[in-house]
Amino acid sequence: MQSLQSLNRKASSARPCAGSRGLTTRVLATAAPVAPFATPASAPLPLPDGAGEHSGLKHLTEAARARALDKKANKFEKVKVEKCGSRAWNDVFELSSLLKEGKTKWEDLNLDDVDIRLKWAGLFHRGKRTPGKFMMRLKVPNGEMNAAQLRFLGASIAPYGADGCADITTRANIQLRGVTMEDSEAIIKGLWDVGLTSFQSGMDSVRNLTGNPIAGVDPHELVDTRPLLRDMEAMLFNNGKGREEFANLPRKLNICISSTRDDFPHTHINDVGFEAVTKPDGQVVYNVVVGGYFSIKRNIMSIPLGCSVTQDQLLPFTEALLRVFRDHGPRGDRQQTRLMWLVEAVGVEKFRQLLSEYMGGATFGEPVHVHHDQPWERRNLLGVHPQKQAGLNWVGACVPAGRLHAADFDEIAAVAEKYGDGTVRITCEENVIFVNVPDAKVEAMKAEPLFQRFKIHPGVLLSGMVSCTGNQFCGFGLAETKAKAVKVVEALDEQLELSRPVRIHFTGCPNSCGQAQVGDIGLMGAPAKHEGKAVEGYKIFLGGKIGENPSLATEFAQGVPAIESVLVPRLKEILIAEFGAKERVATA
Ligand code: SRM
Ligand code: SF4
Repeated sequence: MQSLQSLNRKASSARPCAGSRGLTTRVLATAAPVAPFATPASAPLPLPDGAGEHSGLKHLTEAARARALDKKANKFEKVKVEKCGSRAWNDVFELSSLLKEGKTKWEDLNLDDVDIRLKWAGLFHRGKRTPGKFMMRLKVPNGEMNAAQLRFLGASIAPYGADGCADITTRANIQLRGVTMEDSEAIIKGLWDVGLTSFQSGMDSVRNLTGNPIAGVDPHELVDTRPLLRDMEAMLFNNGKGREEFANLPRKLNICISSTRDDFPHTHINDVGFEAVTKPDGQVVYNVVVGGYFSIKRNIMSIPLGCSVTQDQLLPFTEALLRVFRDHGPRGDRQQTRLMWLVEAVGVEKFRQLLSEYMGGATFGEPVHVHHDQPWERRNLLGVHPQKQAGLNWVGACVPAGRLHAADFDEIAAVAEKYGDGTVRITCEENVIFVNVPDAKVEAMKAEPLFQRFKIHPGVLLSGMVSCTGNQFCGFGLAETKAKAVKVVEALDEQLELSRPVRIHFTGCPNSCGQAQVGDIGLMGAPAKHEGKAVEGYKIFLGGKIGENPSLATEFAQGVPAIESVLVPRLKEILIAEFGAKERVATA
């Protein structure tokens, strides 16, 4: 099987504004071509009478079909039965051309296609806030990008002016904003040219694969998570071109690999978490945890699956898990379709057994229990840090709320090329890391204008701030988040001194994309009242712990108006009482 880059070279030409520049810089080395699939794929059953040739029933077993067709199946199952989400990969190019050529009108398009199915191609219509404009979600395995990719992303949003921007997401990924349907074909093909994709980044599919953001340079890592995640993405999703077989899962699925005690990708809130551990004989294997997720109705940490897998088993195991989820997962009440519901329904042991069966009777290891004498503080990724390679450093810079504009991409690419190796990592905390910066270049690098905006040593609170999209673009948002979060946190940094980091997570609604339950302090969009009037507000959560021995934050207060003159003093009170903050002494 070919790697993504080799296929990309054959893909159609990119947008003229970006493609030519894009390919001049070093392209990320992909691992050797990925091996053939190791789990036996069953041939699709003949489609039942009456199902259209594009029905999403195609790859489902009889039992899964019955669940998808049941009268209690949720509305998304009906949409998928009618036409598989994988059709979006064809539809997107057709729709794009028809609109460009004036052969169809926006109003004539099928709403299920525009608002639902196109999400399989990574296109999210922002109909409520910016009708006619799409958010395009990418896949950036392990958050690693090179200068060519960064420049292409900047060039893709540049034509949209004030409507175009991008965000680093809480899954160390990129979302582009302002994208029009007419431009989508050129952008998708341009993404392929530079080794990226948007396919299968949304709806009932696997989200961006996350790992250690300092993989390959981290003195404490047990394994470099980058090639594992790159291969996983390439294998599962046909080298960025999309895989029909995995387009009809019962629900989204979050997968990550953690390679240090920091647990940077948060295995505890992923549906599937692989935790690298060293066995007494020195072999690195992966303890498996499953079922963590957040939603409006339920927030739960993952539970141990009671087994470990070897490195060779990682990819076939993941593929088998997707098949087990697809074939056996619930398709009724949408709020009860995440992986945990299947694990709970069949039991951990039976679930493990199913995985073994789908892998042709593979056996798994016992989970490995590692005893550490000393506790481990999760490391701060911002600032300048020596790498495992002598004389080299990684430099982490804070991108407030993860918001980027076209020029930022170019500037980040230029800095990465001038001082590092031309690559960067983006993080689940929505920041950027430059790697392989020689000691001798660090001081000059720190003086770059980019770091006036994206600080290497930001305020303590800003350095730990995370925010979801909020109601600026998201139709679910009950409150604005990003701009408010930056203002509020900067004000708190100015007024308070803290002897330890406090992580504040803002999220616009109970879906908790901004992971309010992960923060030391979490703010979740909710209704509130101020001076007798209904206003945007937040619930406040306290006590999230990450890294080793994680726990979720719990609700502390409700109905706090999202008004700075109210929110800042309220958070100040909490920071002083609960986190030992002290008022800054004014200097003359
Ligand atoms: Fe999310 C739906 C944004 C990470 C839980 N999420 C959405 C949608 C697609 C809703 C929509 O159509 O508008 C949001 C798009 C808004 C926009 O315009 O950006 C959205 N989610 C995001 C991002 C961009 C937040 C951010 O600012 O970083 C993150 C994109 C990640 C990525 O790159 O793929 C994002 N979402 C998360 C996370 C955090 C994580 O993965 O660690 C969660 C909680 C963890 C989880 O999924 O278990 C999360 N998003 C949800 C849910 C609730 C899922 C559920 O089981 O009910 C929804 C609603 C849904 O899927 O029906 C949702
Ligand atoms: Fe939108 Fe709510 Fe997710 Fe924020 S938490 S991005 S408001 S769905």
